[in-house]
Amino acid sequence: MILNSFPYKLYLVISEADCMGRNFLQVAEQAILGGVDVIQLREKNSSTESFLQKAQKLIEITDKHSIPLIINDNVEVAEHVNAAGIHVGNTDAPPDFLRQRPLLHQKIIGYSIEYLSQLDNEQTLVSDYLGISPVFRTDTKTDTITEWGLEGIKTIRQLTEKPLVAIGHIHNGNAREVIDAGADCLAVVSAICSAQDPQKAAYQLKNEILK
Ligand code: TZP
Ligand code: MG
Repeated sequence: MILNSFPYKLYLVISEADCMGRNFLQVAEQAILGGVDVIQLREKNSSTESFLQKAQKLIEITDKHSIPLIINDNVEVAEHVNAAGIHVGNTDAPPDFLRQRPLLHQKIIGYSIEYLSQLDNEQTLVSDYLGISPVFRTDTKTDTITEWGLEGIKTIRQLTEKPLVAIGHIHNGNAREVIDAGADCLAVVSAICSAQDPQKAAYQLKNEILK
């Protein structure tokens, strides 16, 4: 039996800037109440100090609700707050290096897949889940390489048993087909962070996933 090291279904990727001027901690908590079961803090334009402060506040909320907090890219922040894990892409610190760090070796390591060739490398092997990045073109992140589409998910699904986290322009209207194509978990930014009611948005997405 393969133990699933990433059994989560609805993944909120959040930054303060994505929350339309609202308090990102409140948005995160509402999202958890709606059904988000894992959160990644992704602060692209913050200093490490500011990223750390935000992570320290957010982990109080994720701990209160017993859900994992994953840190995007920043090893120092992930280690300092004792986050549940770290998510990296092709140009960040590689998963095999992270896996060897004493403070991270038992943590969740997520790795974004932008090329099929990444599936064969050591980085994929040591990761707990793969981010399919992006599934669809999105204004939230424009420096992307591939748009995998539903066919891309199906192809990756046939090549690996790793948990697959789909990200990129996922919303209520396409969530079900992304799951049907083979994703295990959906990750969203704007579908929740830009929603008028983040709790309701999370609840509706979770319902689509569990349908
Ligand atoms: N990685 C690939 S696409 C993306 C990230 C962080 C942004 C997804 O944002 P949205 O608003 O859910 O399309
Ligand atoms: Mg990155």
